[in-house]
Amino acid sequence: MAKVEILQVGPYPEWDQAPLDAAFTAHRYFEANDKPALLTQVGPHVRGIATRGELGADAAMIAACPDLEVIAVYGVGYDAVDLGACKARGIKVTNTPDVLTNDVADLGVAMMLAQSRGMIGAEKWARDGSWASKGLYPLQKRVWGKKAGVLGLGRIGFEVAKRLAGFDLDIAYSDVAPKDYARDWTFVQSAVDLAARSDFLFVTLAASAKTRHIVNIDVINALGPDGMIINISRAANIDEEALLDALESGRLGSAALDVFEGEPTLNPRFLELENVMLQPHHASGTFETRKAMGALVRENLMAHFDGKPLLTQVL
Ligand code: 8YV
Repeated sequence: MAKVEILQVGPYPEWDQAPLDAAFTAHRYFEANDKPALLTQVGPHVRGIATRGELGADAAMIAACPDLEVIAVYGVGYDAVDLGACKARGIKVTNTPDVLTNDVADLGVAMMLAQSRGMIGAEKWARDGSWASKGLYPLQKRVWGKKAGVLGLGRIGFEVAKRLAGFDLDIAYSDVAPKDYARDWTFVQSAVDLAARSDFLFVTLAASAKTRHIVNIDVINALGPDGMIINISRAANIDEEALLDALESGRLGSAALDVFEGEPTLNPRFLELENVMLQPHHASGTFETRKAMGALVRENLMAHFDGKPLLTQVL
């Protein structure tokens, strides 16, 4: 029997590519020099799309595949998939929740610690001889015992807060409503009020049109010159221009960011700043988690084409 044809939007590691190619005819969108031409050529045969969280599938791509049945996202965030187009045509969407939660939380907390304690600069200090020539490394900011705000207490936010409790941080969170599994932590309705009581503000919201720029100039100002923003969700959750202005002027103390508008290209203003830690969107980037994510993408696609229930369906 002929293999089902799918469109592969971005690259996967070899350990995922081989089994994907064994099960499907995967048309590699990311390798095509002329992407619209590839869509015109293969779109009519495509029944599934395998994509990545940050790449998604836009309206034009979905429209080019009239027999599309399912989109499998390698990532928990599916904000880059045009859900309206999927809904209108009954196209199913799956993602890879749970398997990446702990790694994403680990990186967020590691970023807070590394940035507060100036670990990147300290590494350079030890390596470039500054320790011997200039003396002791400048003092940095304490973490333990301070106040943390978690904006979005979903799976990842919950794991962040659990880890922060280990550092004796005073934890508050904001979400659409208080969570009964978060009784030890303070619920704060608004993002501005959460920021006003926080030294560290973790952005852990699933991105959507509703959360776009939820971290706006008011939230940033409320966090203030001693505050730090840690973003392990999506860039669109923060007004990046307002963030840059505040970091440049010192109205905001610092930031540790794993996600950026227009990534992988960064706004060059970030590169001039010393009070920001830049990470290349790799919070889920461990061998163990990425293998589990790849397997879940395939299992969802195979379940769909075998007529079985999807494992992690979001639409
Ligand atoms: C991945 C992500 O880095 O889960 C998500 O939503 O953005 C990340 O886990 C990405 O999807 C891998 O391409």
